[in-house]
Amino acid sequence: MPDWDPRIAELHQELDKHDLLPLWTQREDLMPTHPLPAAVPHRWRWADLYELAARAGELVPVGRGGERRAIALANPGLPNVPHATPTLWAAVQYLGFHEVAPVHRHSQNAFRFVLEGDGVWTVVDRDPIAMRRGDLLLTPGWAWHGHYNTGDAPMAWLDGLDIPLIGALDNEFFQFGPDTIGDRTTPERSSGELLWGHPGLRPLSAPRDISTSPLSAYRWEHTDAALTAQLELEAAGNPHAVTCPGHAAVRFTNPATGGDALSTIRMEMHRLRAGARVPASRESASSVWQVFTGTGVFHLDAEHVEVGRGDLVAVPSWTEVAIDAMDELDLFRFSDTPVRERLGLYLTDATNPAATGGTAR
Ligand code: GTQ
Ligand code: FE2
Repeated sequence: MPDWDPRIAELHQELDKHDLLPLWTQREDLMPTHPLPAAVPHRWRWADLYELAARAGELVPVGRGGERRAIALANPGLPNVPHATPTLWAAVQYLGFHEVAPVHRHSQNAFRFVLEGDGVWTVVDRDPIAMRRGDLLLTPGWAWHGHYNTGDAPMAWLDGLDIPLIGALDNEFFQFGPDTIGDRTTPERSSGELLWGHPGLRPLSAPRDISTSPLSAYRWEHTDAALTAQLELEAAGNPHAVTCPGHAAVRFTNPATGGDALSTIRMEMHRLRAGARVPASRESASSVWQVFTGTGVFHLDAEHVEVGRGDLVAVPSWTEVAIDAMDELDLFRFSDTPVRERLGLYLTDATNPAATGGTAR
């Protein structure tokens, strides 16, 4: 653009006075050739998170108002906001022996993933759900929920929510529930599991359209068995049982639809044999990983990040990711992929090589 004409500078000033901005001065910021996230790839150590959460457990009461003793991962590329990525919230929540997190509901979708421990029940729409090691528990948007610890020890777990996405859309709604959580029963299985937790079987009593998952608990025994079977089938000579050599993976789905268990958050469990590698790829989704067991290395663009049990890694959009398993490595992952798929926005470098940038054919 010719900037030698002083009238152009005057025009720009005039535009500014009228709360207007021209495209031609910021085209590359507004429409870059590929995503340029402000968020950065980052790792948080579980030992640090747990120690700080336990300290909060001693100092900060949990109750009505503050609602939850949760500490959010704050991406260093997104200063002063509790966002792991521009769409995802990830936090460690800590509930002491006999503590209760009060009942509320909100438009944000949530899950809990349990790295270790037990003794906490989360009550989702009055259905008490046990939280144990390796389990994934859902709290779909607008479901009432509270948590209580009946065990004899504190418990910490990972919360994932779409708080930043819902915030960007100005779509937050929140309500306090009753001040008492009701009877604190501790059933082995929630009613959602009793109705829906049988492989391939759909209860005929259930309504036809169920957009949020009627199953609120995905138990570790099932996830583990599915991953074990994939690797056993691969070892028996079926390379199609796994996503790539030595890499078993499952997605958590809504049993009523087969779609993602939450409408805005995809959740998966991955298992890599010792020495296996997830080859490098990019995608437009952003994601957060947590190591469940084992050790490995995340290659994030040019960075090499070692990870061990409980460590969390944020992966912004279009970051190149490869993973090496040092020993057998189990990884939980969540991402904003369902949002992008529904809007026709999801891209990977495999499905669209042109999306790596450059000029048209
Ligand atoms: O447990 O209900 O990490 O409402 C953030 C917001 C957890 C919860 C979080 C929440 C919750
Ligand atoms: Fe909540």
